Amino acid sequence: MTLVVPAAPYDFELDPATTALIIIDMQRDFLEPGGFGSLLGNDVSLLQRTIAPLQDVLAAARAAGMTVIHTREGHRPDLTDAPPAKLARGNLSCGIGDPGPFGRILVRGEHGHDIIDDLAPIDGEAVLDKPGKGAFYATDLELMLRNRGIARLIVTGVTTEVCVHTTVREGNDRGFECLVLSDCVGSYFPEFHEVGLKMIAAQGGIFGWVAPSTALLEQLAATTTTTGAHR
Ligand code: TIU
Repeated sequence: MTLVVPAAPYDFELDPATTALIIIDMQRDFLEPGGFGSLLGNDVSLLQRTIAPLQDVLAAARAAGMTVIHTREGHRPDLTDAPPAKLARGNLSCGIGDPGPFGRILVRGEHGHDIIDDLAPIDGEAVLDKPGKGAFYATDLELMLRNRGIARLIVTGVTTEVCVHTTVREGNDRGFECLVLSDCVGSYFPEFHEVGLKMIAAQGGIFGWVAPSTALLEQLAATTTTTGAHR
């Protein structure tokens, strides 16, 4: 089954059976007021507006039987997987591994490191812990995708120009075709968000495709309706 999603720079064709929804780093420490992100002076409402559309996309992907993979940026409690350069970056008084408002910052097992309740994973959905910005670096994401015959990725989450962009670039170089949903990704910096999306679709789709979530939802809804009619 091929769905045709109107997108920039041109239509993105996908089969739900060979497409994965990747939800990047929708973690409390990045999204919730009072968490690590807001502690650094960021306006988390810019990220929170991705939640509602992403809930709709997640529900539609589940209904269509698509592979769903959630990622979390963070480290082992002993920080052995955190490069010293990453730990030192920013000269932060409260940085990775330090006690923060929601537990130790970006440390696995801590409350702030986990995914927000609104997008909680369910059984059968992989939760991928990653030490870097990209979801492919030092993880088994590529192995999981190849084992399932996945060829295309719907990429969502935060932040547009950091972990989303890095993941799209990594995926594109590995031969995966990536569609980024413009309202399901967010940045603390509106201008980086806008330009980040343009950079993906520019030059004939140099890294991938960009479309609003409604463009995908309309196609997935048609599928579910059709499937239901055959039951
Ligand atoms: N997930 C992700 O994007 N991690 C970041 O550190 N993003 C920032 O924008 N800082």
